[in-house]
Amino acid sequence: MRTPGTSRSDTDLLLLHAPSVYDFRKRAILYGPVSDMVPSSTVFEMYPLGFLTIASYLHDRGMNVRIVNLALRMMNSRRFDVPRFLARHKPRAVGIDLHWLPHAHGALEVARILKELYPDVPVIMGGLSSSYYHHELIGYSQVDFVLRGDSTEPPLHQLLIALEDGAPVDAIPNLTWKDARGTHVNPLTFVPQSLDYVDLRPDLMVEMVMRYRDLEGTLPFNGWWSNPITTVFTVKGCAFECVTCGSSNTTCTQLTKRQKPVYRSPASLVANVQALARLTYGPILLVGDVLMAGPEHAAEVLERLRKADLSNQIVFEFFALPPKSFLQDIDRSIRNWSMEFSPESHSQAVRDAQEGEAGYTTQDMEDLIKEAVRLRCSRIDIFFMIGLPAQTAASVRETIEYCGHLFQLGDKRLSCFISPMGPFIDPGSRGFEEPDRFGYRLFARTLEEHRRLLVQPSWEHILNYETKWMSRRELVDATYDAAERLNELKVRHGRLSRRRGRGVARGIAAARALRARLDDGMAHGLGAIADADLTGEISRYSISTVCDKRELFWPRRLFNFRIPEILRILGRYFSGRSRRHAP
Ligand code: B12
Repeated sequence: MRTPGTSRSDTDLLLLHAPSVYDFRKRAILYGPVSDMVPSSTVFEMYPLGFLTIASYLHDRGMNVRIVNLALRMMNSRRFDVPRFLARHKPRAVGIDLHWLPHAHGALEVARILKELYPDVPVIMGGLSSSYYHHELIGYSQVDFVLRGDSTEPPLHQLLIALEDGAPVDAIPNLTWKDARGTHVNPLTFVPQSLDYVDLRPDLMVEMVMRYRDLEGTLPFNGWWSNPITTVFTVKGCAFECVTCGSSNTTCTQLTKRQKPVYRSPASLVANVQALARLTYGPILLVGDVLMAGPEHAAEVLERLRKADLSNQIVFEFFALPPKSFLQDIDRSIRNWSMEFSPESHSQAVRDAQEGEAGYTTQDMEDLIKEAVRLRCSRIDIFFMIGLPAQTAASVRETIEYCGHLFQLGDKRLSCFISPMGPFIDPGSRGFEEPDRFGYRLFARTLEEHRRLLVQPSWEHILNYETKWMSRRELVDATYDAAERLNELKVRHGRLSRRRGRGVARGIAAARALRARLDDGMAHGLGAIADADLTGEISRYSISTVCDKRELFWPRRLFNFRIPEILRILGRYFSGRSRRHAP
């Protein structure tokens, strides 16, 4: 497979992000609206934020790291040939994320192609799903190493040095590896208690684009260029116990050995926000509830943001209801702000089943929404979910009617979204680990079983769960019904133009028709349908079904990026290069 002209490049680590299903361009699969709530498509082309922290950590230690978003490049060009591309770029080591379980198919396939091309190049996998399935993962011949845990920069650095020097790897923390004697699981002891040892440097992305002349491969998701949302992580681990979350408090104590959440210091957090704001005019999302670290920590974040006085939209997520006074403090400190809140259900009983005692009533939530509307909050996004414990199809219908009620509480700044939990309930979540206790029935447990689920013809058969209250079929029906009704309500309450509303309605009808067609094919024993009309058309029927994807984004600007900062980074890059190349 090796093509002539392959040369050992100066890339110490090539970080690859695979599509969810490797050969999605050739398959006819109805993935369903499982990615409608995130910026990426059903290909799940967004790479982990951790790629950027890894790149910056290694860069600071003199290593060359290249990120290639294979998923995005494959989406953007049907002709993009992965083996041919990889054959032209031989790195010293390759890292592939299997962070989100929906990449179980693509990540393993990309690893396989690499091993075939370069048997001597170590393939390292990492991310939360890799951590969960490390035993199984290391059993695949294409995988050499698995780095476990929610923080891997220093162990990865140690591993790359050991590999270069031919030194032993048995003392590298968090590492699962194999040799002729079998599999070895080094203890998971790198669990940093401060997150300030590493940063996410946006300028490095610009440099990477220049160094490798590859803009497309570096971008985080399809359409980022026109909707440059950026994120700043604020925490690792979580204080909450949501039943379906693969990073809940209980899950973390097992999976990442994080006994309690650890927070980024306000100084480091705000410095990162500022670094992003120097580069882009786009919104900056603070990932994680800043109040989780306590009111004093949150107050310091606000004070630093106030001093920074940025024009970017700062987006706050809340896992529990914040006190009204906190919203007022935000309003005083930040010029442009918005908030996201995920009650998941309108029903107190369902919320309690999902979150434990949710700690707030529906009335409390409405009061808070009214307060946000009263303030200068420029956007209030409320998220609901389908597939929760104790949730019936009737309860989903009531949630949608409740959205109609919420629309009346606020003006156009208030939006409601609903989506199915999918394609999977997270491995490691309490619902996954104790399905009977929480009313789940699982269709897959192992990595290999999930890999196979991902190539089923339609999302009803891809879902790895159903609940005691809704079968997979009912979950799908409830989703399309909810999407249809919510779309009507959005048009009625002026949240969506009639034209866009008609577009969403057409999408839902087409998805339903396609589902019937695929079901029919399955009933006639065709399995994965080889339907020439549908091949590679998955996204058309799965994107913007439960909402118009554009609703997720902020209004576009003519210029999204700050040119002087880009010129400054380029200047630094070129002067660094000429210094390096000077005799
Ligand atoms: C922010 C976030 C997002 C952001 C994306 C941010 C991003 N680009 O990473 C958004 C909102 C878009 C998102 C989307 C999704 N998410 Co999310 N997300 C999170 C969240 C809340 C925080 C992650 C974070 O900030 N990490 C901090 C960064 C710095 O670290 P990191 O990226 O994890 O990387 C470190 C390690 O994981 C590891 N690592 C990661 N990759 C690799 C690769 C190699 C080679 C190595 C060595 C190491 C390594 O080392 C890194 C550096 O230390 C977590 C929950 C949590 N608290 O962890 C859920 C979580 C990761 N998401 C989850 C899910 C399910 C999804 C979706 C599939 C949901 C959906 N159906 O739409 C999508 C997938 C999107 C895609 N790929 O296109 C699950 C994953 C469960 C699982 N095992 O599969 C989590 C655990 C919880 C949850 N349910 O939300 N998500």
